[in-house]
Amino acid sequence: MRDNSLQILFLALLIIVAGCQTSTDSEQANQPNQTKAPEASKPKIPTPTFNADSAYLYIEKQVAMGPRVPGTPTQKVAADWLASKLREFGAEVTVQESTVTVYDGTKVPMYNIIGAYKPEAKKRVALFAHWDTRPFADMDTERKDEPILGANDGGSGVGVLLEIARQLQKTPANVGVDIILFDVEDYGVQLAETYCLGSQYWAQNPHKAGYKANFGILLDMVGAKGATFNQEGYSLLYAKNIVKKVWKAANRAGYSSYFPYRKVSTITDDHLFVNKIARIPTIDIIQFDETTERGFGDFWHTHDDNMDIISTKTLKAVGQTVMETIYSE
Ligand code: AHN
Ligand code: ZN
Repeated sequence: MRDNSLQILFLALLIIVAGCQTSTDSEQANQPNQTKAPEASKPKIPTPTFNADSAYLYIEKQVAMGPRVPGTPTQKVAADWLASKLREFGAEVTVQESTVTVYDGTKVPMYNIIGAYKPEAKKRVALFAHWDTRPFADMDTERKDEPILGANDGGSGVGVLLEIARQLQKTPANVGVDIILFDVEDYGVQLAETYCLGSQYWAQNPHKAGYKANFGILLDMVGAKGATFNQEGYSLLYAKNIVKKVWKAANRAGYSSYFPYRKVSTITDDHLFVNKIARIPTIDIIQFDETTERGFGDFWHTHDDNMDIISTKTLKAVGQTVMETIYSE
């Protein structure tokens, strides 16, 4: 009698446990890959079409001003133009002005230019590029002490971000977007910390107290003919899930051939300081391949970095991929 009731109790418990498991399974089956509460997500906005001809024109305009070297009159002309373009495209613009000391002790003005879309939104994506150009052509064989035009190195990232700004005004994204254009990135020499002075300043003194973004994407040298974009070391170290997110977006947009699943070594670039100091997980989309002789392309830090090497195909692949990422949030 006693044995019997224990058996019944045991059987009843088994049924309850099995029942619980079944309901759990079916709940999971109904919500595949659900990681966030459904009420938190907004309907997906179709990704607008990035116009690469427009991005190309914004690069042409920068190059036509001449080298955008810190401490020269063109620096201020270009800074004013960039701020006015972001205002024209409906962003709330902040110009962060300071003085920084470059490798040889020279003090130069610095203008970081920031354009905010949906400044009130909590969920934010930061898009970065440097807008200054290198004061010397140290990788060239001639005129090494003359500044370069920087169509690709400086111009291309800005060109893509200005076109994204124009699109954001026409079609607002669900998330807030900050377009952050750093100055004095390329005044460096051997020592890594002599580069990226504008981003180092911003990371230590954000343009808004307590500024945060959910993640960031830096564009550096994104316009050359034949460029591909490998997965850079610091991006994988600090923001692996963002690398995955962006490479998946490239796939959806049809540009997977530009974004191979190939890891390359670390590069000291603006994203390092955004990650280390501002602690915003940020990746670098950059043309880099350490197995080639020059790494960043034959034109890198030479006078060949002019409009002749810029390709609307490359600009389109990068611009559409970044837009696919933003409009999927
Ligand atoms: C260094 O050469 C240490 N970093 C590459 C950063 C850079 C230069 N990006 C554009 N120009
Ligand atoms: Zn450079």
